[in-house]
Amino acid sequence: PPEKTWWKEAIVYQIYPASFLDSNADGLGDLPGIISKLDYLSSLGINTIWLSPIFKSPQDDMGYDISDYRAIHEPYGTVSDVEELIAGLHARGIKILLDLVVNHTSDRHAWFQESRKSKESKKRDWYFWRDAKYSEKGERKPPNNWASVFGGSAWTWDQGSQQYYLSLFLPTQPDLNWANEDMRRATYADMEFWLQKGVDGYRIDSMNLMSKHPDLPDAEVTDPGQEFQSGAEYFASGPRMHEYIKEIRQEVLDKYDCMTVGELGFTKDEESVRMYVAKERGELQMLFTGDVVDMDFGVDGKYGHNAFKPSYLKKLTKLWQEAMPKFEGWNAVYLDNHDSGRSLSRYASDLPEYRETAAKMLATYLCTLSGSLFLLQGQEIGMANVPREWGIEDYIDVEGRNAYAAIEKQRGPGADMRDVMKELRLKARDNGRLPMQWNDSKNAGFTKSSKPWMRVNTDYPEWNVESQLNSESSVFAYYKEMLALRKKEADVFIYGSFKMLDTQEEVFAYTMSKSDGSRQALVLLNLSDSEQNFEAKGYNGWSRLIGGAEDEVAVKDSVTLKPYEGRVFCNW
Ligand code: TEU
Repeated sequence: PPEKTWWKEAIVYQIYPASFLDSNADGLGDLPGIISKLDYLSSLGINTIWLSPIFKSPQDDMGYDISDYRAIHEPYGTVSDVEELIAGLHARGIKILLDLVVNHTSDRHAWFQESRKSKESKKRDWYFWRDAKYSEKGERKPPNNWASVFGGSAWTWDQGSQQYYLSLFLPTQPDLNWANEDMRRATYADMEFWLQKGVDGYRIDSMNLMSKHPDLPDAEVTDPGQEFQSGAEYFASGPRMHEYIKEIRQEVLDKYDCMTVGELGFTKDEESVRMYVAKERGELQMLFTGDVVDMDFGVDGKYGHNAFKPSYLKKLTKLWQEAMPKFEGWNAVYLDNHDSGRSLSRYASDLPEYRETAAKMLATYLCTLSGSLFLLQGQEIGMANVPREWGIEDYIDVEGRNAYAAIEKQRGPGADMRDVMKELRLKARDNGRLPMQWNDSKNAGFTKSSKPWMRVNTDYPEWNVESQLNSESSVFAYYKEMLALRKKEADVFIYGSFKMLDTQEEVFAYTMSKSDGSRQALVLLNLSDSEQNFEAKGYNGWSRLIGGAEDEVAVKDSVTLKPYEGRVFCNW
């Protein structure tokens, strides 16, 4: 059986600071807002929070563009608010992870300001600077053909020093050059600053982009219709990646009893994942494998059409649940984060007739799998994606807007964009960033300002924390029960082993077993809007653990699942 540690038992609640709770009526969530809800978080049963970036930032990418790692974005609060938050959390037995964004900084960071001064700057080599190329006609061209994740070239021209710098995300998010040792040391000192203050670990943003191929070669042209191509093969999981992680461990992390979860984009295969998290490698504790949030991306990119199929989820779940025990790695179990649509609307259903059942079914999935669990704020009350009626003008995130604009440009003026709006409504980052719905007062109690930074979902009068706290059958009540069960039966769920059962496409069925085989649970999930039958002869006599009708005592021959219903039975 897996060795037991506190971080394996982590139930992490991701807080998106801008959208959690606004305490001073400026329309933006803040640290005092978070501090005022610690008892709420504690009552849910989570034991860790992950705060998306709270640091000083021009907010071109909502704080993932940091200009000072040791200062706090003023509207969010101060360093002493963070200290108060840490103390308040620890007093309740809750740990805290910060978001470590060190693949890039903001262009307003002092390091970049210094770096861009001239080719001779002492910090020139802290970022990637390259000369322009010129076409036969003498037009200036970027040093290679890589596309930025947010569209356009991955290179930005700097008029002042007459070179291009690499910016895989926005032009105002220059990539740090991890090959430079001074830069690495400076980053480690910033990491220690917060660990010294008592934070319990980090979620490492864009973790595997930190080592690029040293020659920055042109990417293979996979999409001839596009000017720029994905250079992921050269900028993801590059040659020095494992060396850097080992160094971070040695220089910083190993001095603390802390938790680390790396964001793994682009790299998807089992062998590469093994290299990061196998116990013998001594690198990271766990990863967010990006395939979990990419499974319904189109062949032509995130907003291409690719209708979700239950088999996508089954395949990935089976892959990682089975892979980790082989090399003593550990799973980060998740479905939602701030970079995509909510799983309820995307993989299940937020239609009124199914919403509550579907949200509970996804909770059943998340809370029964082996790994550390990650929930996104609002998931505990079944928050949904933005209203279907919202037009492109209601979407404010740069990634979705850029993607929309690029497709519109390609199609030409006046083109029908309804299909793209459907994809945005499923997958755009705005969906995961909607303000938290606390109660049925104006703007869902998120802010007293008449101008929230982002529009509140119109469904809040019905879907909010307050109404669910008053109901025994709410999604919130179910999460609370499910999380308690997960902790109580940690040997079955957190540390147990997964076995997928053969079923029809619509049903996801698996067992979770304690390592000595003495306790087993049968998890049945209906991922469709029609009633489904599960042949359960081999489970006759197993009793109801959670879900379904309370008067149902034991399995007899078969189990009928209502649309989007999830149920768990057990042999004890
Ligand atoms: O995300 C990295 C990122 O862009 C991934 O979503 C990537 O596109 C995907 O894994 C590819 O499969 C992080 C943050 O979560 C995001 O909010 C930031 O915008 C981004 O880094 C830049 O800091």
